Amino acid sequence: MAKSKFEYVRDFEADDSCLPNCWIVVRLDGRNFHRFAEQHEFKKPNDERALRLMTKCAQTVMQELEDITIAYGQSDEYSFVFKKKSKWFKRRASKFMTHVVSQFASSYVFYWKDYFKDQQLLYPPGFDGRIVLYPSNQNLKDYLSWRQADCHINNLYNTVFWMLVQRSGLTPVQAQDRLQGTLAGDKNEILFSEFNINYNNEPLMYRKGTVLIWQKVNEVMTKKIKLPKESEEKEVEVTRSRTKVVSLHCDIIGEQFWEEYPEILAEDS
Ligand code: DGT
Ligand code: MG
Ligand code: MG
Ligand code: MG
Ligand code: MG
Repeated sequence: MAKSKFEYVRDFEADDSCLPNCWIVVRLDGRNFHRFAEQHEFKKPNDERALRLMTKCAQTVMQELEDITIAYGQSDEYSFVFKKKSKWFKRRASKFMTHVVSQFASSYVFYWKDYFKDQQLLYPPGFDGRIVLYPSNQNLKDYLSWRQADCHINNLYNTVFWMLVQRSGLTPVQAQDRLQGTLAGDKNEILFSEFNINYNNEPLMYRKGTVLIWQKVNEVMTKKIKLPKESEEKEVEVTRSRTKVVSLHCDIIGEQFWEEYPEILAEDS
């Protein structure tokens, strides 16, 4: 077909393909979720519905898009790691980022009512996205460790902060002053001595965030089959092996996780 005289405008499109052989990480984060959480009456410091909805959306992203090997989420953010060797959309950064963020955002609205049964969605939420390339496995592990450490630091702080406000009746400013300059050990001590809470017994999902990986699972299903010599259909159990996205709430900072699931960082990834 003859090209129109307008075709030249294509040449203005910048090449944004990601460097080969690098892990491609897309991280999204809820826009102004401080306000969004207030308006939708999220429980403080952790709203289980909100965290589970985030994870449902991330599972949808992993299933719908290609080449995501692991995802990690906490608070209003999720990180998706694409395989080093991915050729999806010629590794164009804008394609990766926009597909992840739009699939996630539409899922958030679509699945909202399944998680927030008595809370209406009051306005359309937005998410920002960024893309970062990591050339080595160690860099990638350190990136994920950084996000999980962030989860830990914020969750410990928020847990004590809201105890001081909700249980001890401190104002937010007083609680903030009380925690000024405290170390992790001091916060654990306040929780234990003043509220009888052992931080290590708080739910893992809050302390560790959520890891999504692919796992082989055996599914038992009943199938109706018609045997040649019999006139009626018969129900039989069949076992099928499938790869599914599963969620874990475990430590990913230590080596143990990576030794247990070597396929995540496998060389052909
Ligand atoms: P941004 O990301 O710069 O547009 O602004 P924010 O407000 O989203 O700030 P960010 O992402 O640094 O912090 C996440 C906010 O989301 C933080 O204010 C607390 C809120 N949030 C996230 N998860 C929960 C939750 O489970 N419960 C409550 N109450 N708030 C949450
Ligand atoms: Mg922010
Ligand atoms: Mg945010
Ligand atoms: Mg955030
Ligand atoms: Mg198109």
